[in-house]
Amino acid sequence: MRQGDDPFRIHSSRCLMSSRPRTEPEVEQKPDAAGGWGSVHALTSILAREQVPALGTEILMKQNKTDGFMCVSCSWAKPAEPHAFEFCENGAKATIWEITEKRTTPEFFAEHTVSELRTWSDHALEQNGRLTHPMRYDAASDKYVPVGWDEAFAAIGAELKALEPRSVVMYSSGRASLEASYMYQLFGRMYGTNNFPDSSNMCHESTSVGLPPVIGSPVGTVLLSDFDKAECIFFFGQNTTTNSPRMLHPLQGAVKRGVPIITFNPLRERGLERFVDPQSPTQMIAGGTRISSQYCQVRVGGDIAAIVGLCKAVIEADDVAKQIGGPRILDVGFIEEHTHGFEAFAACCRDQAWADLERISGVSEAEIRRAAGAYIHASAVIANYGMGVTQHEYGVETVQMIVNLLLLRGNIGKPGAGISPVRGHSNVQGQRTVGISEKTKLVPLDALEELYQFEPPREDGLATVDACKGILDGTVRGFISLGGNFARAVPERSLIEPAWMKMRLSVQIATKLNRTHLLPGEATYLLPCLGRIEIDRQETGPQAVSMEDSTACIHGSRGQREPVSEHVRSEPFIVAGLAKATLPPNPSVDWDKWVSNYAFVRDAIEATYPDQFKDFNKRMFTPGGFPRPIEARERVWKTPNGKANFTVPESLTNRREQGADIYQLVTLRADGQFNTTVYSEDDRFRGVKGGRNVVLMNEKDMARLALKKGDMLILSTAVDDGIRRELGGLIVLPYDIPEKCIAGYYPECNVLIPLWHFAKESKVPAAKSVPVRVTVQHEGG
Ligand SMILES: Nc1nc2c(c(=O)[nH]1)N[C@H]1C(S)=C(S)[C@@H](COP(=O)(O)OP(=O)(O)OC[C@H]3O[C@@H](n4cnc5c(=O)[nH]c(N)nc54)[C@H](O)[C@@H]3O)O[C@H]1N2
Ligand SMILES: Nc1nc2c(c(=O)[nH]1)N[C@H]1C(S)=C(S)[C@@H](COP(=O)(O)OP(=O)(O)OC[C@H]3O[C@@H](n4cnc5c(=O)[nH]c(N)nc54)[C@H](O)[C@@H]3O)O[C@H]1N2
Ligand SMILES: [Mo]
Repeated sequence: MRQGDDPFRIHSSRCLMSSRPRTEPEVEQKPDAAGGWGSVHALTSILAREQVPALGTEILMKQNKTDGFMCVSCSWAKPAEPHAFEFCENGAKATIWEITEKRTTPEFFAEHTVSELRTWSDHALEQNGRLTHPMRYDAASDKYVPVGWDEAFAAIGAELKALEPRSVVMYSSGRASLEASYMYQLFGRMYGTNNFPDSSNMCHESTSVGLPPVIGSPVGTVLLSDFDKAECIFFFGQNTTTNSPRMLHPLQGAVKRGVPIITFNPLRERGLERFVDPQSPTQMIAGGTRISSQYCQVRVGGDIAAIVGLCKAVIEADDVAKQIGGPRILDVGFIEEHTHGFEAFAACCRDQAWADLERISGVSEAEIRRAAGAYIHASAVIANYGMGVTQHEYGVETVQMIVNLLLLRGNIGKPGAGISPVRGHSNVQGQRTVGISEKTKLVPLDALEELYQFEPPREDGLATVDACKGILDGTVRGFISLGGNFARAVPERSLIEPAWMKMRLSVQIATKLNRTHLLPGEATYLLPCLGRIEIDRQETGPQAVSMEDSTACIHGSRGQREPVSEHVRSEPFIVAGLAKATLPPNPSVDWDKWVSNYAFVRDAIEATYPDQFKDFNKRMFTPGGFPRPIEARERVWKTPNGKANFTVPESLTNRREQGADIYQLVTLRADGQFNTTVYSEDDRFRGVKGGRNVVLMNEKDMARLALKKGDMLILSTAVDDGIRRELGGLIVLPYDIPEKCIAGYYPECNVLIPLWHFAKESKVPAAKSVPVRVTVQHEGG
């Protein structure tokens, strides 16, 4: 099923589906445990569908191995001593999706107009296979037509020269290597812009903004080895099984040691409850290991209140200890020597009434005290978190609340403890490290100026939300994407899409066709690149690339498979081609030399960041990766006051609650997707089969609204800004989720998110709490 199953039309903010989908989504009573037979089955069927059965398995054996390639899916750490199969079901799916035998060729584009392709679903577009030739959009025929590489570079160079550099946005999606990313940011800055939004602006930017003032590092402090020493592990709003499944291995080890794992999540995520190792037959029979020892079904947006409760319980226990002269609960020595702001924070916690904390968090005092008890009994605690924390209005504060909790007992900067923001894309953290940032204070502009003898622009550039504003108001005239599916991933889709097509220039460097490619500007180019799994041959031979994982360890990666087509080029080659066609010659940058041997790019990265990348070329294949020095790991705090800082939250809630008829919509990832890449219509661990146009709802809410399973709904955003945002054709399914909280899938629900609904300070779209109203949609309506 290809055409017509995308219910979202471009011209209106009303996105209603006029008839029921052909297959009804279902929710099963007994969803799969994580891992298990389901994963084996899902893998073999996907190998067959992508026509890569035999070779596929051979390639998979090289995944995440020291001399192999680094997975293109998530950014979780890779161990020094890998398992024989150091990949998970979703990593394997991502690999197979990339090495597919299917091709999207010039012949394909000759057969379909771009307007027609816009009616295809996200799944159908990518499922069509890898892009093979550089293409140019031809407005007269409304088709993509082939173009030579030199011709494309020259034409894009001429366009960029004619545009004002500050009106051009250079987006990155988080997958491109450190080498390609470094070249890309240098090209943009030499051209004259700091407009480097990246997927991080929609993702862990709340971390990058929240952590520096409190611990002096924009990234987490844990290493993989800490998981072997932790005595208690927390999860706030991160769905490990689907999004970073290899993390289940260290978790399984922790469970075996009896380590409590405490989860705060509004949905009962099957994968956070049980894990079955498909490589262990006994486990398959026994039904697996439990993961969470305590599961707190916090209300959507209730984490600040829940964490204040946890801290309150810990501080009160310490107050009692002090009174009776028992051993202290707080790490008093650490707080005195290393922190600032404890008294104000403690007073804030003592002041809160349990009744308020219970009401806002949705978690009972008894449950919070139980979790606090586990925290107190452990001498080393790790706190993991993900999008359930960062994608909220007070996402930055929530991150800082997790830090508060850890600081109480000195759980940062000692073995087995620390803060662990679980990042998304496989090199999203690394791109930031090598200069992909719109924030100039994060970029060593002086070093770039000195190394390359040019004057970099000094004012901050546009982040994602601001880039969207610029597209809407016409001030952004050109857009280059190093990967990603920008128009589909951002909020306010129904306004963004038509505005996008008014831009002068759109250049998309990509592996597979997606919706953003089908929104042509006046001049539009689609440049196909090699994926990380392919052999990248340049003048001096096959090239390796590198990336940074979620724990700030750097890994080398070698392509293993023949390129999909002789016409695709590597990302460094494409970036260099664009740079040469756009910039006046500069004797300090030899783009051709860099492309001939990426080791020269790594030398340049080392010269720019000597502390972070010492002996880069020598160390890049260190088993387990080489860690960047993160001072907070050593309890050296690079904050303005040189201390780790407690902070007092501005708000106890992340919800905008205006009325009894308002629901908080969470937009979620399914097991069958990687962001906007939809592998299948199923969400196995949640038991949702056969469709993504669903709303998951508490049965009591369904009863109150007189809804039956399978009824069709319309969601409309409950904000009063003159823009009507609606999404219809959604099937309601009962689900174990707190009352007044509902869930739907990303990116389908993005039409409902106002552009201005984002985390204060970090501007991450608040995709996890969209206030909506629910109405019944009648058949045919
Ligand atoms: N297979 C697969 N892997 C992926 C991705 C993918 O799409 N598919 N995407 C990659 C990317 S870019 C990223 S950023 C990561 C994302 O990985 P995650 O951080 O896990 O992101 P989500 O799946 O969006 O949502 C996480 C969880 O937050 C919970 N949640 C929602 N609201 C709240 C709340 O208010 N409080 C709490 N405590 N929890 C809440 C949801 O129920 C959900 O379980 O995964 C990466 N890995
Ligand atoms: N409502 C809602 N919106 C969200 C989120 C949410 O939870 N809810 N999550 C947000 C998050 S966390 C993120 S990270 C963003 C993701 O936003 P993006 O990173 O922009 O989106 P992706 O879907 O990861 O991009 C997929 C495309 O990348 C291209 N691609 C794949 N591999 C490569 C490669 O090796 N090189 C190149 N050049 N291109 C490649 C393919 O063409 C593919 O179609 O979405 C955000 N949007
Ligand atoms: Mo992400």
